[in-house]
Parts: sequence; C-alpha cells; structure tokens
Amino acid sequence: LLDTGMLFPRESSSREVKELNGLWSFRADKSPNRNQGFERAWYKSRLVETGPVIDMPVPASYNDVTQDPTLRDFTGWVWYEREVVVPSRWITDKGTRVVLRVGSAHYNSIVWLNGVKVTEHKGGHLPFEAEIGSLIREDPTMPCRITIAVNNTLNLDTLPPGSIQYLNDPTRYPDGFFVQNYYFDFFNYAGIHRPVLLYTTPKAYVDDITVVTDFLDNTGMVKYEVSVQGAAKATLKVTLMDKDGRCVASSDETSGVLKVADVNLWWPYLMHDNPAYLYSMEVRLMAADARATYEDVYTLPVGIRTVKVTNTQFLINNKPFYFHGVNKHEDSDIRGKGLDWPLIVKDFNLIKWLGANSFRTSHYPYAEEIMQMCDRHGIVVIDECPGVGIKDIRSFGNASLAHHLVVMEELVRRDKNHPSVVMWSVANEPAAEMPPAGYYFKTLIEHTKALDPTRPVTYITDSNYARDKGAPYVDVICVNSYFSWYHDPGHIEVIPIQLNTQFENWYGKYQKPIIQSEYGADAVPGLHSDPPMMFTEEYQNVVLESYHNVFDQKRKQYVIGELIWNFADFMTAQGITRVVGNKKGIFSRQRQPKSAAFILKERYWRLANAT
Ligand code: GCB
Repeated sequence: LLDTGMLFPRESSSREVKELNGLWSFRADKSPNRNQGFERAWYKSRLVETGPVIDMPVPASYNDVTQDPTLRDFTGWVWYEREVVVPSRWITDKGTRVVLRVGSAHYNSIVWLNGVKVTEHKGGHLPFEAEIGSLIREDPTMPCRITIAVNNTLNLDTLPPGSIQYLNDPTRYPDGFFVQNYYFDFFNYAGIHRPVLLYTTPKAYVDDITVVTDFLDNTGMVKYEVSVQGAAKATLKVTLMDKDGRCVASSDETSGVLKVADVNLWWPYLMHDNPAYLYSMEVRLMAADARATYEDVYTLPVGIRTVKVTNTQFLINNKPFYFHGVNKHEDSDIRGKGLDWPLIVKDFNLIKWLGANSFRTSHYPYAEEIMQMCDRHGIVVIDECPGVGIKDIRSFGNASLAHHLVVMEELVRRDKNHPSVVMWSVANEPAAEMPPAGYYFKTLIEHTKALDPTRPVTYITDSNYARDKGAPYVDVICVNSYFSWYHDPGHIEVIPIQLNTQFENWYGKYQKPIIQSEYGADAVPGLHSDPPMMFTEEYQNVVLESYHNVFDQKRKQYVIGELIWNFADFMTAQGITRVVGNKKGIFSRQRQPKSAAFILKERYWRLANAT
C-alpha cells in the first residue's frame, strides 16, 4: 500500500504554491533507438547545450502544437526542461519542505533537479511529487533546473495497455519502422498534461486526511483520520466550519467523529434547493522540536452525504438518484489533453445547460481541479481508472494486475474525499469473457473495496451477460451498447427489441441495478438527411430517441441511469471508421451543439423535474 498522502496543494498560512506553468524547453528524442537522451545524459546540463530545443507549453499535449507530423505521432521519450527561481526564504529556512509536484504526465516520467534524479512515476493520469528541499539548499547560488523526461510508449503492462509492432519488411516499410498499437478509441496524447508546481509545507506537516461521512436524522457525522509526518510529538486542532466560517464541531484527536447538528447535506444539484453544500475542515498541526515550533494548516472541503446501492436503486442520502448525464474526455483542439480553464468552465456550463446531473470520467481519472468543480457544483461522478483497452489475454497477467492495483490505490488516495465521486469504475470494456478475467476482476474489485468500503465499485462491460466473468463482483451493472450502429448498421427498428433484451438478460441474471453507460451514434456536424442515414444529425437523433423510449419503460424498475456517448467529439487514432476523430459528441469538438444536444436538453430537464 502507498505510504504517503497526496493532498491537493493548497495555499494556507503555512503553505505557499508556485506554479511552473508556461513555456518549457523541449526536445523529442528521435534517435533510432530513442535512447540518446539517456546515453548522453541530457539531464546533466541545460537541454539547449545538447541539441536544438523548441518552446513547449505546460500544461498541454505536445502532439498538436507544432506543424511536425512526426511529433504528432511520436512514440518514445520527450524531454522538458526549465529553470526556476526559488524564493530565498524557502532556501534559508531549513524548517521548510519544498515539494515538486506534477499533476500528470503521460505516461512514464523521470524527474531530475540540477541533474540529480528525484523521482519517477508510471501512469499518465495521476499526480506524483518529490521533496527537493535538501537539493536546492546544496548550492543556493545554482539555478534550479528541472528536467522531466516523459515516454508515451504503451505495452502490455501499462494502463491503458498497448503494444509496439516492428514492421521489418524492407520492400514495404522504411528502415526501423514500428507502430504503437492500442485497443482504445481516443488519441494517445502525451506530454505534461496538468500543472507542475512547487509548494511548501513546514517540516512537520499534515500528510493525509481521510473523511467518511454519514448522518442520522438531523445530525451529520464526519469520521476523519489525519496522518502527520515529520513530528515525533505534535498537537492537532481539527475544526469543521460551515459556509459562513462558523465552527460547527472540533476536536484535538488525530482521528474521531465530528458531529454536526442541523446538518446541511451535500446534494447533487437539481435534487435539492440548497445543493452541493460544503463544509471546511481546517486541520492545524503544532509541532515542536528543540529549536522551534512549527505550525501547519490545511483546509479540506467536506461534503456530508451517503451512497448506497440496492437491487434496483442507487441512493444518495437515502433518496433514489437517476444518472442522466454524459461521458466525457479530456480533449480539445491544439492542447489535446492539457488542462485548460476556459475549456473546463465551458464544459461545466454546457453540462448545466443540458440539465445533466452526472458524468463518468471515461476512460481515465480527470484533473483533480475538475473533481473539485464537481464538488462545488453538485455534479455526480463515476470515477474511472485508465483500465481501458484490456483486450489481450497477456494484459490479465500478474504484472498487469499488480500495476492495476497500484493505480487504484493512487486513484482512491487522490479522490477519496470528493463528495461528488459516488462510484469507482475499475475498467472499460475489458475482454471480460476470457478465462483469467474472473480472478482479475475479483481481485481488483475486492482491493478497491478494501481501500474504500464506502463506495460501490463497477466496471463497464460490453460483453455477453452470460459469459462476463467479472460481473458477479460489481455492485452496479454498467453496459455499453451500440445497436443500429456497430450491429445492424442503419436499422433503427432493432433498438427496442435488442435494448429490452439486453436489460432483461442482465437484470434476470444478476438482480443488480443497471446503468446504460454508453449509447450513441456518430454525426458529422452539419450533415443532414431525412429519412435519416448514418453519420447525419438526424440519425443520431433517432438513435437517441429510440434508446430513450426503452429507458423510460425500464427506469421505474431497475435501470438507474443513462450516460450518452459522448459529450463532445474527440480525437482518435487515424482509421477507416473515424473522420478526424470520433463524432459521437452531442457537441462538436469546439463545443457547439448538434441537434441531438437539444433533444437531450429537453429530456434531462424533464427528468430533473420529474424527480
Ligand atoms: C465504446 C468505447 C468508447 C468508444 C465508443 C465508440 O464502446 O467505450 O471508448 O469511443 O465505444 O464510439 O466506438
């Protein structure tokens, strides 16, 4: 199990944050073995001294920023570097911990400070960090040079998995030709995707906080546990404050239960007229050593709510919750998967315009900044790990499983305190009928439940209800289907019968509630035909409406949600079924509505008003 916390870096009276976003120097290692950077130790000097560099924005995917097709489609190590001015008080005050944090970099990363390796991390969607205080103090006159090498190569043990295929036929391919194959349907954008920053804490500090919430009648309960590092002896003051900053409960213990009278529960928006209520939990740590007294202050937003699953319902605060929402991607023009505030805010505005109450983080964890927005806006989240494209039997092996367990540990550690997160998804459309899938998902789901006993766990399936080997272990059945698209293309009339059969089969076998976790059809914006034909806006409309008719019959029984595929068009690898990306968005990639968006808007508001 992971032995440190990963609290979101926040400023406080004891903590400073310095963002390192902006332009970094950059070079892709295009040497034949992709390894020149290591052979020549590019991290030892300034990057510009070992070859040409270009400007690269951080955060952003590097793929779509230049005019160079070999960089867009690059597989291998790329090198980022910049120098930082560290405030002198951080250096002179030896009681200050200085931490370098990367919000995410895809996929495998190694980080050096002034040529000394400080950390490495496998996995493209979760944060990692390293303490660098002692290194920057070694020679305070030296500039602080940060080098980050990032490799986007996917193999059978990465998550998501992929494989490299060498094509050695000299009559057909140039020398050294290889391709990166992967079995998921979005472009393998790469680079430093989320903010890089330095932050400080005192030497003795709050390392982690875990809250679990409950309520009885009007009394809220916040069960908490604080872990402290760097202090043999410390005193703690935990204060829970309401929205107006008034203390509603407090304690001096490192763990305990805070009771909140006349509790304001955290409700999804549309479900309550005072939704998304957040308390603030201030954790104040006082530690003393022979020379000085340190104080660390960290404030965590806390939403008090419960989640439960029955045979037929999903309950939030004991009230049935029906998911009517979207699947998303972190994806947009030019920046690829790079965190972008205008885009994030636009997407939230569109979600609310639609009247959607939820989304799934298909197919990997999104930036924690997005999870915080969900907490504040009352948008419910199914939090998915990057277990997408597990199709090759070798990806069910021990090494893959071991890594998958670690990724779930990292995800739960980061997102456990978000009230908006109501369920974990450990995978999307794995080859769940293969023999090793039973053991694999049993282990993975049990591990996730041990990490977080409070949330249901699922994975998203597209396999046959009778042969799916992981379904016995999930709490909620999440099914994807594309009737009249990938099956019986053009035949809308099959949808009612096939969709009814799908629901009846799954419910009949498992008696668990079901979410239609994907459905949809591609529509090229502006393409029209009546009668509808595939790829037109009209066809997308009738597919959605046919699905909706069936949802409405089953909604009162055991179908507990519908998530459209997809919120917006997004980029994919090039292939004969994709027209510059996947066009199943109800918004274009530029976030303009197709006509389906208006159908969903009408439906979601109707559903919201019906509950
Ligand atoms: C799916 C996948 C999703 C794809 C979608 C499609 O089942 O889960 O990643 O993009 O279908 O459009 O094919």
